[in-house]
Amino acid sequence: MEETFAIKSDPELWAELDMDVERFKNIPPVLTEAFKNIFLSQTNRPKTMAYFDDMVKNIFTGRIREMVDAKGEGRPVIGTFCVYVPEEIIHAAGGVCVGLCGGSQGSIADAEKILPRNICPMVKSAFGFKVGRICPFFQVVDFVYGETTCDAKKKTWEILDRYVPTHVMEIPQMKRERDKKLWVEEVKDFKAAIEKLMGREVAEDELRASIETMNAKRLAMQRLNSLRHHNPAPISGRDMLLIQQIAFYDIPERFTEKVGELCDELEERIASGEYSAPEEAPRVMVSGTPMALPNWKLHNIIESLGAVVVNEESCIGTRYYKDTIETGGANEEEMLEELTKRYMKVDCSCFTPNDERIDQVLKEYRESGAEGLIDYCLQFCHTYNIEAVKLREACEREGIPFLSIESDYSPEDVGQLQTRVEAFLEQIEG
Ligand code: BJ8
Repeated sequence: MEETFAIKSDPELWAELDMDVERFKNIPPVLTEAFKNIFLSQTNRPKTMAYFDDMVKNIFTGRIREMVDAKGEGRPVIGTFCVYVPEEIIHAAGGVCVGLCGGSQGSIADAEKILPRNICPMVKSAFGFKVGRICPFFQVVDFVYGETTCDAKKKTWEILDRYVPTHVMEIPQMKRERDKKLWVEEVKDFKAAIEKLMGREVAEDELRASIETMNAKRLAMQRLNSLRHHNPAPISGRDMLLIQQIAFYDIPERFTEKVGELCDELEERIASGEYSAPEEAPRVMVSGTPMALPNWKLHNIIESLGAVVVNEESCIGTRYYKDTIETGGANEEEMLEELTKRYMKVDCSCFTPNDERIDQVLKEYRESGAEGLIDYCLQFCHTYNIEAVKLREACEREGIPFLSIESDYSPEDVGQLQTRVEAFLEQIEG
């Protein structure tokens, strides 16, 4: 384990951002310990993971400084909570897109002073970060763009707007022609909001180049994900989850390059028979709700029990990169049409009907060589929770071992989850 690893602090920068510095300065040491235990204790990690470890080291300092600098140059910095918000447009404007979904128990109490307790922990965690002024990413953004995917989110945005300017994008809940038309209009409004902030229009060439940049990022992730499907696994599920989380706050071009280097290394590892998991390790696929940083709970439980996670069907997973945008659009109108088509393929459970997601899960299950599926649902997420019924039925039909888990960010259910996952792994191993 790397003894010297420490997540960096910069109280001056945090004060500049009007954070609660006294409170926040305790976070890096706590996160450092968790990171060492969960990630750096693994053996035989790919060497090029060093870049991603560095991204964690600099999560509250170097990367924040880059965002502050971008803002100083007049480039928009926009926070988002959902993969439906088209980051191609932010990037085309020279801006920075940062995912603000919360994955930490540490900010939940702040949220519960205002919001009801019985709502999704992801929403509470994000909201708590803002009201407690304990997230530098939240402090640096010009505004945030929320969406109407679920009730908890859309009603929280009304209150979040008191603390940070919050725009809301209407996400249709069906995928008929009339819904697609609405969605194109929403994308245009989103573009107009970014342009208003910048005081200029996004040029066609900028949009075209940005689409190509984001396509390259998604293709790099597709390559990485198919390499990790190799049996034995050349990279752990924990490391894969981390990379997919970093995808939401790194600079796209730099991230793509580093993912490419990791892919090259994984190809070499496979060729030379070097792996992160033994051949006999049970292979588990995880589906369901996203695991935002630093939610590493389930992966840590699964892999600490000797199994390996081989795929995440999630927005912090394949749902983020499985589709790219057709690049043939001749003008802005056509490019936005193609962009919209790609985004309409995101199969979030907020849509009805959403059978394409069930098919997608089965497809990824087969491609990943998994031997069992764990469907992960954040507490009080009704759409994913109910969709698990159909997923269970599909798994029963296909003879796929299936376990459904509902959890939050607290450590209280870790023992119970360990017991359930252990029994599930025994079932897989027969
Ligand atoms: S496209 S999964 S990022 S909405 S888990 S907050 S849905 S109650 S996160 Fe999501 Fe977009 Fe869908 Fe993906 Fe609500 Fe459910 Fe919480 Fe959720």
